[in-house]
Amino acid sequence: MTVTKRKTREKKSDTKVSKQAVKSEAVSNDHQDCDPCDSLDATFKRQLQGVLSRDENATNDMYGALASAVKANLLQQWRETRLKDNQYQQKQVAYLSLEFLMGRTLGNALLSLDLTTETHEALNSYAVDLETLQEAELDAGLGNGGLGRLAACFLDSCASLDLAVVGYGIRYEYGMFKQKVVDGYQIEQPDRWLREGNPWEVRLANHTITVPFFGHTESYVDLQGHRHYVWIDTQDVNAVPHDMPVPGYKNGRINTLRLWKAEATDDFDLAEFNDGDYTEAVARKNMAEQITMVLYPNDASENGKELRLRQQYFLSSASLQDILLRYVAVHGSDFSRFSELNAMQLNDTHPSISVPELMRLLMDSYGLDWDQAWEITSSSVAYTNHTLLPEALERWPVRMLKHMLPRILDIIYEINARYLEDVAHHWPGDNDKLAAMSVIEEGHEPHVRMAYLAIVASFSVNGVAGLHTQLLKSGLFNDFYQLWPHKFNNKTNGVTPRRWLAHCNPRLAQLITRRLGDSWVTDLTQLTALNAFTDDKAFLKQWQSVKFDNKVDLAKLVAAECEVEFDPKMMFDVQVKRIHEYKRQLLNILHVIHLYQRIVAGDTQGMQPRCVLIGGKAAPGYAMAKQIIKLANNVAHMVNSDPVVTPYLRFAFLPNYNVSAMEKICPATDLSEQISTAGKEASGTGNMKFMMNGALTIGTLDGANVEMLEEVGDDNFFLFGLNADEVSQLKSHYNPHQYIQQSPALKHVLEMLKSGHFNLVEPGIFDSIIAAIEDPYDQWMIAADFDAYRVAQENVAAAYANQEHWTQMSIRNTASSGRFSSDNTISAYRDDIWFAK
Ligand code: 376
Repeated sequence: MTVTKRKTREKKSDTKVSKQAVKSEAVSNDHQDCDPCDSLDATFKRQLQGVLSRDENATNDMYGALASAVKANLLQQWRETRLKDNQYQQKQVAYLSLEFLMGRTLGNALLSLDLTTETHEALNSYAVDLETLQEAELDAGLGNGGLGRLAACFLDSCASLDLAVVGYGIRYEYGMFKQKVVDGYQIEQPDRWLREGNPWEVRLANHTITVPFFGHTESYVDLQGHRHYVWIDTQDVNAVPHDMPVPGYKNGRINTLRLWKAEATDDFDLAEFNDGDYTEAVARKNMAEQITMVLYPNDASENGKELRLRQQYFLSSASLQDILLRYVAVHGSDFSRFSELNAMQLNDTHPSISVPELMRLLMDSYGLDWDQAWEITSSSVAYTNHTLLPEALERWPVRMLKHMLPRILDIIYEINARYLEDVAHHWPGDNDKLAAMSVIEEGHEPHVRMAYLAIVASFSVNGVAGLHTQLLKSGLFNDFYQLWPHKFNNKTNGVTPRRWLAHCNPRLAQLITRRLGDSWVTDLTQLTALNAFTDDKAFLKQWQSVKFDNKVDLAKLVAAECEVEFDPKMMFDVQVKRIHEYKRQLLNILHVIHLYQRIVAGDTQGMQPRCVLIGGKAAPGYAMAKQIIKLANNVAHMVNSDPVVTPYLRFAFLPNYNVSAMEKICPATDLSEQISTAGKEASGTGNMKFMMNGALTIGTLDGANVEMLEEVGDDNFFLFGLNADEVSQLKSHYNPHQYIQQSPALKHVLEMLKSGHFNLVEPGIFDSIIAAIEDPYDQWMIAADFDAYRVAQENVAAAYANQEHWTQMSIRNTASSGRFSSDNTISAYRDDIWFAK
């Protein structure tokens, strides 16, 4: 796969980079073409002269010029932040994640650096507005969904709370695929987000780190009788850092997101040319560079592909070597303060190979013994779990590890052997327990259970909402909870109010600021003061008019992308998220069919005209999810082409849902659909973005919905459906036909589906969906919740009919959303897990 074969025995070689290298980082940057003291205007003009003299796409070039000017403006503060952090006086946190779903950078950077007004002024002399330039930026879609976007919100909050946190991730050449819809079906297209270059990144080739793969291990005993292990004949890959700035909100801190790019080691050409094996050499170079080529688009499902494991180890090894080098540059090889000054947060198990890798580096590169290395590892690594779905739990074949990472596998075995002694001590004579809790799952093809490895090594294990953490403790990880109750804690997710209110909803932000001042941006609990205005008629009108204007904007997007006309006077009812059976987009579609049937039958009593929007990507290999997209599109076609129906109901599937789309969607939404089967959605974060922007929620008692309901009260939330306990109790004797018989509405909907009404020229294509609903093993219990959902939707309609009251509820939702600022979440990570200042 790479390039250089290291034939020599090596000790400490992976990490042999000088202190100078680390120190020079403080002063080096590749972009000194702009004087940071210049005004934004002057820098922008200079950049523009360069690009406008060429006859190219003016908007893209102007965006590039503006982005470069803004970056030049922040370089000085970025350098100062780095200098300060390199002194290592405070705890440094590394957030290790295979995904950072950053979206666009420009608008957020302008907001945080307080440059929005200045930029508008600089643009005055050109025939282009800031919004147009912002739209020219391609999303950094380096993530699948919730887990990746959470990482991005967390980075924003860490910087805004003045915490020394580095995000470590992968610079995928191709991010999340672009979704097209052709004949109602999802088509995936590659996302070449770097094709026009990335004006925000700084490549730091002089900080390249080497990551070993393959080879084998040998050991020897030194003169003192200590055994040492060496990993030799490895094939090495270079990890080249590309840093992205993460500005704190108006506080002068610029943190770093360090993304690693895989490159073939330089000396490959020489060695392989001399061997005369040119084509092999080029092929191997390609293999090395493949590591960071593409993001795996499988949200919430295990993957098992070898390349994915390579990505995970590549990220883990490069990041840990980087962290150790920075530590050693200040503290030398005295590791006694390492865990006092460092914490590594694992974003799910994806980077959990970091555990044995840190052990390896401390022992094999820095000469510590097992106990010292374990003490350091197990007091600096913390693990966050993001899903209860068993199919999402990562397991790697032992065989694969043995081949690719032989030294790492040895260390995993040793960790397991020592830890199982604790288990045996806690449950004497219980062999079943040992097998159940072993990091190695035995069987025909033995596997390493990555979640268990992460729990064993971590001093903290957290879930992402109260219910989720409860279920981890009582279910999935119960054995571990019994062994180490102190490790388990909850950290309910949050979202950044900078991007998800101040930036994406300027109309509402200004309205709030006129009443409350602007300090809510960094202290979202201040929004509770909005409750005082729910009887202020003028305020209600302003609130309504903000929502209306936002709906006009969204309607334009829907018209352009879906060719469906959304009327801003109708209710906007929205479900956007990854397509997954447990999220139950199907339940939503069945309800649309039900409304359609009522309208066609002339039964429109109590109905409120509504526009239903669904958006989200299906994993390319997830057949049922793709069928659900097709069904949504076919139903939409029937609904939108019937003039009897459209005064009451319109339905669109929005292609290519991503971060930038959400920035338009959540400000314009009246009703937010959070309707997962209870106990399945770990937290949800879209739910919070909608709430912050004044949408009301129709939802189940799942994930963070539980806490949202707690904050806003059940008068301002449309709750329905089975709770998590009821779902798990019903599982053994679930009979969907019983629910279908009891619900004329559901029966009628299923009859229409079966009749082929939505697929007249495509017979049979929805058979698998119909079968899933009628299956007694339907884990998602669509039939069981249908009627409760239908009734809750009738309550929604009744509530929407009273616009004044609806607006009051909308205000109360925004007012109660303070707890779901990621500033709040990150303050809790800081105080309870990281112990950082
Ligand atoms: C994966 C994501 C990408 C690639 C592989 C995966 C394998 C397993 C699980 C994945 N993703 C998640 O588990 C995930 O995105 N979970 C979501 O995390 C959000 C942030 O905590 C929560 O709000 C969502 O409820 C949860 O589904």
